[in-house]
Amino acid sequence: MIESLILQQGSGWRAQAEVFDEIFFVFLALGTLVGTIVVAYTLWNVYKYRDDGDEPKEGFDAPEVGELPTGQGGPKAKKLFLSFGLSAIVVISLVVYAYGILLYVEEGPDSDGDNIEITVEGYQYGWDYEYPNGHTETGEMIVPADTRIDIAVTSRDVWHNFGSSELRIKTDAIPGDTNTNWFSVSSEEVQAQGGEATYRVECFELCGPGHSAMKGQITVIPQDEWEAWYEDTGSDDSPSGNESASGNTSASIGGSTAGGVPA
Ligand SMILES: [Cu+2]
Repeated sequence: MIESLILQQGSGWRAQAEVFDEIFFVFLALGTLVGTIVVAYTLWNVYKYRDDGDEPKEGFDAPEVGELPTGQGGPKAKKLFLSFGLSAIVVISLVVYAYGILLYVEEGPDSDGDNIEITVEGYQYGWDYEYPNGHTETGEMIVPADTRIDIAVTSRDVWHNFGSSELRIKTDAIPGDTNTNWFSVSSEEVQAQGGEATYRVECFELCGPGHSAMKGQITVIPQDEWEAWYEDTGSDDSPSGNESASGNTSASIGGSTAGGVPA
């Protein structure tokens, strides 16, 4: 139910980056609001009940350190319950909200089978991508806009971690194991970046002396352009790919040679 509510907010799918930015903003705004109220209320009470040199009132039963205020039979206990109650409501709402929205991140949008599955294999020190037709690319992953891209991440040697900060995706690459994740970039975003959206890929698991240079790139192009490119790749039937051919193709489309990502 929560998930469908979230999906109704936008016209299209929500990218993970958008969802995480929203969670960040909601927590920041609420935290600032609650923090301001608490600090202001505290300061006001510090001023109001300051020691003005007078003797304490007759019969005043001051609480000892470590003791909960009894409220002196008055409204103080009510205030305590009110603040506990409000805190509980805020915390529980945040948990339910964040859990619901993270379920969406976990499962991804419904793609009606139009998604593309790409296998990502990490190695010391780079990334290989294998498309459903067996075509492989090194370094640069070329994908279409407005499409759910499912990645199956693994490694052929040691532990790596495939991630793109801008896309807010990050997935462990473990030899003998496959972890899945997804991302989607809208055509508006591709347009905004001049017809080709590029995202830096990095390894987020210290994996050896070449770790910091273990970079790659995700290049998102309009759907029709991608389809034309993908059709051409169908001809190379060796799973390892035709290095020079795939290099040239991605150079013409991605503006950089496969494997060689501009620094
Ligand atoms: Cu690595």
